[in-house]
Amino acid sequence: MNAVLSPSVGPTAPSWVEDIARLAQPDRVVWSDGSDEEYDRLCDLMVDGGTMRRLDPAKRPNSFLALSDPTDVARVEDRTFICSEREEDAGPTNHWIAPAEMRAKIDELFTGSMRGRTMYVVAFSMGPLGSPIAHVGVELSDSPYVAVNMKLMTRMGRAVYDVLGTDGHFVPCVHTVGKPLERGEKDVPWPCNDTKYIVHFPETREIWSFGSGYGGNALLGKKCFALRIASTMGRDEGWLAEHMLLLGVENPRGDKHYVAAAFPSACGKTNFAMLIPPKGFEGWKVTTIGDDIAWIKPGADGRLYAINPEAGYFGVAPGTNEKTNFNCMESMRSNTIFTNVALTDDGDVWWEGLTKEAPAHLIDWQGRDWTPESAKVSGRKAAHPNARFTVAATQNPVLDADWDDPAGVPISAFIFGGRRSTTVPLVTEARDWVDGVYMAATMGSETTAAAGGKQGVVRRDPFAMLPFCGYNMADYFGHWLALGEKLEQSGARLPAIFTVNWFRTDADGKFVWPGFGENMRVLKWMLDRIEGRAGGVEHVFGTTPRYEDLSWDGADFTREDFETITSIDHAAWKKEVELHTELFMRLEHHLPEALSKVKDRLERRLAA
Ligand code: SAT
Ligand code: MN
Repeated sequence: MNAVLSPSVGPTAPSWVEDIARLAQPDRVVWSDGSDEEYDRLCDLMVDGGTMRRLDPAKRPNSFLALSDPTDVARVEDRTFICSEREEDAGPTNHWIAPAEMRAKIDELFTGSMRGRTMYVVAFSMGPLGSPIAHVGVELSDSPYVAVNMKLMTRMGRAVYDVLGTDGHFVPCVHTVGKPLERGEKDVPWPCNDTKYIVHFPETREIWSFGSGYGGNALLGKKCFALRIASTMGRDEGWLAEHMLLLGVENPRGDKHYVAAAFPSACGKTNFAMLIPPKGFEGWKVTTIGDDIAWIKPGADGRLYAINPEAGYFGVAPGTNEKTNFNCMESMRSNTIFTNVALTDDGDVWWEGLTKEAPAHLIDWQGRDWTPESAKVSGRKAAHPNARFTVAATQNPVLDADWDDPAGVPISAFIFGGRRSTTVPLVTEARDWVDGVYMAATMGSETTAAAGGKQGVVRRDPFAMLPFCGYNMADYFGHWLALGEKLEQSGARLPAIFTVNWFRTDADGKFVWPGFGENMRVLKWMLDRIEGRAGGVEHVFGTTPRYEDLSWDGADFTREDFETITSIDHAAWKKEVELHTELFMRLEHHLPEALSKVKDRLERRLAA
């Protein structure tokens, strides 16, 4: 959609804003300027209305706790729709409804849906303002919680209108909690609706979200725009929108590489992006560009350049502590919005894993009294497993100096990781780009609390994009293959591709690999491989390090444990490849032949 001049804050699209206001009938329209004053005013408003509570300023300055409705706690994948003109363009991994049918539904749902509320006009840039890799969106939302989270998560407000000008292009995003208020009706702390629709029109690049106020359902710059819509933009324009963290690694000599790593939601991306090198890695530095999403475009030199389209983190709180992610704990010392964690008696926050022992008394994420004793009986968690913190990237003590560089950073390697208790080794380097695409395409992972539904079941999660690819997944594989071919033809050296698995368990079900800072050892091996300095053994589907190929300075990880997490069990791999076959059958109509060929070769090697 193109911007035209607005009467108030600056240039954006008043006719579109007016159209939506006419449809949803809010009492007021407020054009967000993105200022601190506005942020403070909205937070005060939500404190008065009971949506948020201010934490003790002495403990957690300028920070808030929001408790959601217990029915609105995660992304709703089964209510997420890709409404392309043709069903096969959404593909078999997305829910599809014909655009005309969905538009009628939207008309019905959104008519009067904002009655009694204020509609905020939130203009935001995904990516550094004015970057050739960045794109602008405008979200209309009747949730002040969305408006303040968008200020932390994106470059939002007045400066974006300047970038848009009078003819700038933006992605229109409409969001309502779907709970209109009758005249005089008192609002609830977390309005939402049992009916939920998260809708994308890829051809017209529009997003409509109804009924949820939580996370990726409501902060539409995130999964809806930066992944689902942007992935279709990338397909059409020759770039990539990926569910990847971006980090910089610098060795003691000052050589620096940037890597992009894809993991499903709630598998430790934020921890990896803020990793502190362990003992034995003195002089090494890891810095964060982004913790969740990367937009990647080929540069004039044939290398791939990446930006973080976001400007903040919406991270998982449970399990985060000084040991697992010190930098993250530092980031949220102040100016943080917590959602669905527990409240301590002295006005601070707590979640499972923050401290070894829980406080003697808490208010849990549902606002009820909670004690360690009562939890033993009821099994209730103090914080919801998908409880989150929202914080601006600038709070991160290890933010990379170039995180806001409009040119982006050059990528040396792609890493793909799932959560697998068996089968998949600690780390494997793909033989080449095509094998790497195959490995990423067939990745499996055990499901987490980030999405509604059952947890802990293995599902195929290609590129960690299963819930986020805005078009036919098999075409997306083809897009990766085509991009690799194009870069190769231009004479460029392609980034190396690795898969990792931090999550293999022993016979007692305990994680064998310590993870967190120790992942540095694996990261170093990858960089050494890129520079031709590290050994490994080639096996059925790539190259994995031997014990002696990693640096163990300062560690006491045994050769036996290393064997446990790098061994390749051929019987288990035969079963694994059967699941690849299942996935390929599901995607068969558009599946690139190159990937079937990789599978044939893999099967032959396993049979040998
Ligand atoms: O709920 S979000 O989509 O914002 C977070 C996630 O699932 O990664
Ligand atoms: Mn994510």
